[in-house]
Amino acid sequence: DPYSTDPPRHPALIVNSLKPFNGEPPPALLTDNYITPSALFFKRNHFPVPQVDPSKYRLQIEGLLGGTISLTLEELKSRFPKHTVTATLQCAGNRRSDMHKAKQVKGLNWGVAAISNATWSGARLRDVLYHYGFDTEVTAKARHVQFEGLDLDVTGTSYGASIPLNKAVSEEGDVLLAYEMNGEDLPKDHGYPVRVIVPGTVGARNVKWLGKIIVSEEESQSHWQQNDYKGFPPGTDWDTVDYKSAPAIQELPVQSAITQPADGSIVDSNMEEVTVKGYAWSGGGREVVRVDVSVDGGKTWHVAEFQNSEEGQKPELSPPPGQAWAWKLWEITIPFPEGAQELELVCKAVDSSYNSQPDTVLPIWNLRGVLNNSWHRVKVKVN
Ligand code: MTE
Ligand code: MO
Repeated sequence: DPYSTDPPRHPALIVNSLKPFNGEPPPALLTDNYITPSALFFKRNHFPVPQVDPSKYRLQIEGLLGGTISLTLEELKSRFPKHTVTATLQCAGNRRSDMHKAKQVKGLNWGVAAISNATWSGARLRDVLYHYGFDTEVTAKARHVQFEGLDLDVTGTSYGASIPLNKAVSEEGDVLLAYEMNGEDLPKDHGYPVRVIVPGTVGARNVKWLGKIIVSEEESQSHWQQNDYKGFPPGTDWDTVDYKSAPAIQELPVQSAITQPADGSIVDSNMEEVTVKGYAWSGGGREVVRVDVSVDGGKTWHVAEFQNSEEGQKPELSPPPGQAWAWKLWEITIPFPEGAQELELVCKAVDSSYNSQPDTVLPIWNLRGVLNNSWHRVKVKVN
């Protein structure tokens, strides 16, 4: 069993698939902490977790003048300043189960918790590339930076992805070759010893167990860049889909979801009010500026309060425009209509570009069930 060496996992994780391991925390636990504890951070593996001996680990870099560069873990840690970023990762398939309910899709049946937030530390990809001779003039034709993992499918092909070169080398991009998560060595499930963190970009490009970096004219030719993790129109089905016709997902759209109360739960009518909690986040470093919450299916709306993050809510400490990589947790207590038997709780977020979420899922339905950012709706009974 190639999975016999996989690490132990937290028993609270809701398992979507055991081999390979895919799990998410229960929604109510997810928003108990601004920084998700590593053990509860959602886990999305395509293959067995590779066993990497840190003393034998080499990171290879190709596509720069002067041939292939090979770096040890110690060299990566000692040659480059350690940079720390708080960034939220979200799988493209987060909230797929709600899209599936509207109309069948193919993919792991994620709930609302294929998203988590952590602090990541490592070398900036930019510093490493410039150190080894990256230069916009000599590498004039390069447009992408490809990543290959050390995890392999049954045919021996590694997981791979790429990001635009601009994102990889920009000073504001904050792309990391991370060797720490939440102040400790990366856990095995999250890419030990080194993974890429591409803040603001879909989880799939944050390649774990990083073995190789390639500066290239081309996107990654991997299955996950070319034939998966793309969005399609609602009318496209498996007979008509042409993967070449759509771009690979990079930055994700604005998202929010309710984590408490749980769908189907019962609230006490004597309370006459309900406390609703959740998260909100947007891709591309766009800051969430507002979360609207309704208890009557969207007829009337209330503005939620953001909870204090570790950085605090002081404006001088908030991230520079375009670098809001971390989610916001929010909460609001709303009185409900007298005599109501059932409440339909709804949330929607607005980001700094005034992007907002679509009210229903069918207009954004796609066969792979990705990019579901429709208003999140939760029904509770009043007793
Ligand atoms: N990197 C490798 N090498 N192998 C993988 O299976 N899964 C990707 C990405 N990086 C994956 C990978 C996907 S689809 C997601 S959503 C994130 O890792 C999940 O990161 P996490 O498991 O740390 O939450
Ligand atoms: Mo993912």
